[in-house]
Amino acid sequence: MSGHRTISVIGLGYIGLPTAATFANAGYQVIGVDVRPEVVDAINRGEIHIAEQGLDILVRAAVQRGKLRASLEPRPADVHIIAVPTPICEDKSFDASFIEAATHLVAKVLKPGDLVIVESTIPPRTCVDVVAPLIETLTGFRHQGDYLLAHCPERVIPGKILHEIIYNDRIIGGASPEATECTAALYGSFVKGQLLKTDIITAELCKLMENTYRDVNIALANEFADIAEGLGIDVNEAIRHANHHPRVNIHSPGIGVGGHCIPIDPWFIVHSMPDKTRLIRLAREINDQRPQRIANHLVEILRHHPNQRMALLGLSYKPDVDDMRESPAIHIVEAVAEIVVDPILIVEPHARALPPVLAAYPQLQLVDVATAIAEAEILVVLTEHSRFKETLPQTGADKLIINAQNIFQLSDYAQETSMAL
Ligand code: SAJ
Repeated sequence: MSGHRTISVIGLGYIGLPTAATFANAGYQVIGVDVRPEVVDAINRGEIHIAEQGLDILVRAAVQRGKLRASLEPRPADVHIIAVPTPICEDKSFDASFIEAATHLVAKVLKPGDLVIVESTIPPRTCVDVVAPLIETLTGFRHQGDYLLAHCPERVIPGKILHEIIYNDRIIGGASPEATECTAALYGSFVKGQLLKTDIITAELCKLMENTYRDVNIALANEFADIAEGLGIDVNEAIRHANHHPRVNIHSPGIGVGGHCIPIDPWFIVHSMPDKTRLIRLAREINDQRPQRIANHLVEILRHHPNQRMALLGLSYKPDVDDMRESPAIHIVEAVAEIVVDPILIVEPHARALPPVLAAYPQLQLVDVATAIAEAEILVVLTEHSRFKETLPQTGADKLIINAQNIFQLSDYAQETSMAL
């Protein structure tokens, strides 16, 4: 443990809760702060409100040992970690409201010598242009001298958070060399990857570059899929072979890019420098158009199979997570429901009800996978949850099973056969 003993984590979501539980497990006294009373109550009972492998065990152990406690109000601590959502507005500009609200909470209890760390992904210069001035206005404290300020962007992937939080390398950018060193000492108490020390603006941009790299690469793969469709060849085979080149790593084409990170973060760069970001913007547009293109294919398939019922399987943004934020699967279902008025069955094992945006369509009905298999003739997998991969291969040969990932290879809808998952 470093000299800092108590840690406050503001925001107990997909990043904040695993971070709080991991620090508690490393021996720190951790207080988690969240605005949602039901989340605070659940954590204080040793329960969790999100699905993430192993997190329930870690949180329960930390709460039982008295190392982790949740609260609606901020408490004094030596370290304040901000892990709140950083969404974009309708016009794709940064919505700073959660970061500002979290900074207000920190300012209420900040003492001289404390360390403030922003883990949320933010546009370049947010720490020095938004967080630091707000703290100075609210408390009179300056980060040069009164307290320490750093950015240590989270880099974990949902589904493997508890592994990656320990084994991934971390970027640590302080607003001063002392802030960098203190933050590195803190994360060094449990991180087994490298601690990459830098300045605060480089750390901010670095995180955005990582997700932008992935978005642009996926857009390229999606464009390759369109080209391969035009040529009548299998894009996945072409990519597989191309990736045998020692310096090539083409990503996978898909139904669109979802989640709270990759579809959002590139806009932080675009909006901060619109004149310098033509490629990043275009990639975003290519990936955003993907769900509509998939939906058009599904409507076409239904036209070729009149009187047959379709089931759309999976609403989460990727396999085996419950997170539906920015999910391309939801956009696809919505786009299909805008055109098709016949009943369509929807399956999502992680949902008890349709998300509000889909509940507005009376023809959509949420069912379990067994009902979908029994009642639909066409089963389309949008999100490849393991449950579907286990169940669908046993389905009778009279069903048409389609993996939406590969839909562009179905050039002749009247002749198509079931596609392997
Ligand atoms: N996708 C493709 N093709 C691919 C890879 C992904 O279409 O080749 C799609 C997925 O289906 C999904 C979306 O992209 O809809 C994003 O999924 P993902 O698994 O690639 O990434 P996330 O959003 O779950 O997590 C990312 C990670 N960033 C990188 O891999 C660079 C994670 O490390 C970050 O911590 C996280 O964003 C974040 O919070 O920023």
